[in-house]
Amino acid sequence: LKAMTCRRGALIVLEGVDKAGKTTQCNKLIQALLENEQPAEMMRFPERTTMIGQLINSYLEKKSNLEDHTVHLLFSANRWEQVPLMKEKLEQGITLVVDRYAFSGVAFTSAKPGFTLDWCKNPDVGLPKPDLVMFLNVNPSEAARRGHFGTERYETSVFQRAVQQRFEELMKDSSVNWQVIDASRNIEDVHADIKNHTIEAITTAMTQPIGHLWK
Ligand code: FDM
Repeated sequence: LKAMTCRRGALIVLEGVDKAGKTTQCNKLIQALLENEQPAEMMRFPERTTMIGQLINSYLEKKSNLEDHTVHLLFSANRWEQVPLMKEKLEQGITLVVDRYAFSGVAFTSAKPGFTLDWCKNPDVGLPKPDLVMFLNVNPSEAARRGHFGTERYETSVFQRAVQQRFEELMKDSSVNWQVIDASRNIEDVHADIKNHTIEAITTAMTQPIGHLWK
């Protein structure tokens, strides 16, 4: 009976460069879904609490150095280790709102010299495919207004511009349900857009099995 009545949740991903407001919007989206009696939980990548996540955290805080291919594979492994939990939640009808996913993985590593998009995508091929990926786009002048970068690795404007270009490459792939959100607007307007796209994706996801990314 449960299998017949319990419709799966949707896998919703928010992506974007630093300062786009991803974390703020993930939190607001969860709150809105719960207010509408739609079960929803937030996840984030990297998930810094696991053993692999702690290696990544130390690298991002510049407390350790890791070889570039190695850290890419750790970011991917940090997603794969969450897959059983993600599937379980989705099957329970819980919608997952995810702050960054494989797209960040590819965009950030491939912004480094000597990495192709293809090589970077490979370890993430077959991950649960998001039902919706929203790219929070912020124009450069608004990004500048939002203040300075932090001190973690990758938090420089030169690197972030390279990352933005790689995201633009990834967004040409029509096998992924991309929606570009103008995140230069105020928090409430951006939220309204995100909520509408999400509700639509939840309705569609109900009737189809979870897909496999880039496969
Ligand atoms: N990042 C994030 C990667 O380089 N690869 C990945 O697979 C993921 C998920 O880690 F600079 C980068 C992106 C960002 C940093 O920062 C994580 P936040 O502030 O926790 O999102």
